[in-house]
Amino acid sequence: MDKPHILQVGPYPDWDQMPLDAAFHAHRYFESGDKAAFLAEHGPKVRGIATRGELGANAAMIAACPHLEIISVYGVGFDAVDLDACRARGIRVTNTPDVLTNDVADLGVAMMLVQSRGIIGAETWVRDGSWATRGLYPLQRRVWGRRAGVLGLGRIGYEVAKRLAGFDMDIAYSDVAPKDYAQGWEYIADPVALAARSDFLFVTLAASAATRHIVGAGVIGALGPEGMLINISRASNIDEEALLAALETGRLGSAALDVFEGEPKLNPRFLSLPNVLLQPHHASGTVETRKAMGQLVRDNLTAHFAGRPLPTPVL
Ligand code: 8YV
Repeated sequence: MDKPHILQVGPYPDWDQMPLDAAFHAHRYFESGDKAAFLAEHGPKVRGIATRGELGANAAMIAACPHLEIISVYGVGFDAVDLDACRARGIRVTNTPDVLTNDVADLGVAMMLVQSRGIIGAETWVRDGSWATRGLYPLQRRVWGRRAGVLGLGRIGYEVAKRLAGFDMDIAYSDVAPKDYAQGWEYIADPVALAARSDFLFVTLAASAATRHIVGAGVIGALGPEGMLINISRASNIDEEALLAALETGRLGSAALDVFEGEPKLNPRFLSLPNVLLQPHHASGTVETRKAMGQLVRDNLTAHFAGRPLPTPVL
């Protein structure tokens, strides 16, 4: 049987590309110079889209594929997929939940430790000879035993909180409702109130129109000059202008960020701030997790074209 034609929005590692090419006619959108011409030529053949969390599939792309049946996202976040356009045409959407949860939680906690203990600066202190010439490295702030807030106690937020419990932290969380699996952690519905009682605030919400800029000037101000904001979700959950202004003026102590508006071209104001830890959207970026994500992208496409139930549907 002829292999189904799919549109591949972004690159994958070789270990994914090879099996993808074996099973599908993959049209590599990301390699095309003239995107509109590429879509006009290949869109009519396309029955599936393989994309990545941060790239998604917009309305124009979906409209250019009149026979589109499924969009398979390499990532848990599907906020960059135009879901309304998919619903209107009965297009299925899948993501890669669960397989990345622990790695994302690990990176969030690692960023808190690195930032709070000044590990990057301390390493530079050793490498540039400051230890010998300038003496002891400035004292930093402890993590264990302090107050942590988790904004969004879903799969990733839960794993973050579990890890923080290992540091004997005083944990509270916000969500749309209390969770029965919260292990004695305090529920605080209002994100501003959560921030006000937190030294560290983790943003672990699935992004949607409803959560856009949920971390605004109010939450940031409540976290305050001693507080740290850690974002391992999506940039849209945070009002970046308010964040930058607070970091620049010291109204927020520090931030550790894995995601940015317009990434990878982040706002250059971040680059001159000494109180931010910047990561290139790689919370799920381990070999083990990325292999599992790639497999799940293909498993969803394969199941769909074989008429079997989808392993991880979101729509
Ligand atoms: C990936 C992600 O970095 O899971 C998500 O939603 O954004 C990440 O896991 C990305 O999708 C890989 O391209």
